[in-house]
Amino acid sequence: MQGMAITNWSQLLVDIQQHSVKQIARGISLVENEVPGYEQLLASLPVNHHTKIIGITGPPGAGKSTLVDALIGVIAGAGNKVGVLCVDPSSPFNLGAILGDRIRMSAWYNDPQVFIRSLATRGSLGGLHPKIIEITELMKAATFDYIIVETVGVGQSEIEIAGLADVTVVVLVPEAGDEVQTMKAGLMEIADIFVVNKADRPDADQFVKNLRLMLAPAFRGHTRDVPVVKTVASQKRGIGELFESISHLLLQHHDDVRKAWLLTERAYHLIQQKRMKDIRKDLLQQAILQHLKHNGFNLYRFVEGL
Ligand SMILES: Nc1nc2c(ncn2[C@@H]2O[C@H](COP(=O)(O)OP(=O)(O)OP(=O)(O)O)[C@@H](O)[C@H]2O)c(=O)[nH]1
Ligand SMILES: [Mg+2]
Repeated sequence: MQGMAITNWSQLLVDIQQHSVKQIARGISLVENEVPGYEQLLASLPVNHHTKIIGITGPPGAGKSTLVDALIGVIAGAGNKVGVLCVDPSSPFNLGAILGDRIRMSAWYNDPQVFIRSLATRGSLGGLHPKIIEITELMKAATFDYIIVETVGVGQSEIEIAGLADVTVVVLVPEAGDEVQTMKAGLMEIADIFVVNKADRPDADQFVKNLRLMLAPAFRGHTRDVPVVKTVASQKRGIGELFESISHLLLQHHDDVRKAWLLTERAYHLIQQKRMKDIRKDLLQQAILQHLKHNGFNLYRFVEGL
């Protein structure tokens, strides 16, 4: 596909807007592979205030994919068109997780209301796919009612997903009671809703109690109310409640400060991408090797000279 250019991107856009599954998939691949013309395609995307983006993040193995699968059932069951992006942090050569998601969500692969795509992160900074913002924007053109983006909450990725989503759901599992205390501040900051999944575990109620205590406005010093929803994703329990909670938040008027913060995160990510575009680690290493051979390597001068 590389080397080919998008010759008729306006037709492609029309097909995507008419919800052609084949063309949505093609469009994503074109963006993913930066096929010449993809920027033009992105720049021509219409404004869409209809599609809501639901971000699902949390530690590895928390049950995010199982939860997404159950959530698709509820959302599509209510007559909505759902797009799903699963971002797999492993290398593109490790297909295990992708296949896992595919099996977990296999029931939906032939449903015309549901579109699912797994993306490998290919070692980008943090856990997010380097083109996740663009791909989500492209999918928005396809008039989905909802787009669910699943990412593993590692490093910077959780802040990035908050920038991407209209509502961010952080999935946790009941573990040793202390974990809530040591939970990464990043997750606290971005969560619009907490899900305590695997609530079939015996220590679930205590965990929820600790979490709610920790989220109490008095404790946190601000007034944003963060709901905590208990689920057993593998038994599809608590999913209706979660969707209610999501819908409720989506209806609320988001203040401009938060909106600006989210858009700033989006813009920052894109700028970073653009500026870093020509920086390749393998070339850096070659250059440094050359410098080392000539003895006078100075890190600061080297960076300045770039
Ligand atoms: N007991 C129990 N197990 C669950 C529940 N939800 C998911 N699981 C199991 O937890 C394991 C991990 O589930 P996944 O849905 O793959 O978790 P994930 O967060 O998507 O994992 P990664 O994408 O690899 O980070 C699977 O074996 C699920 O069957 C639950 O509510 N209770
Ligand atoms: Mg998963």
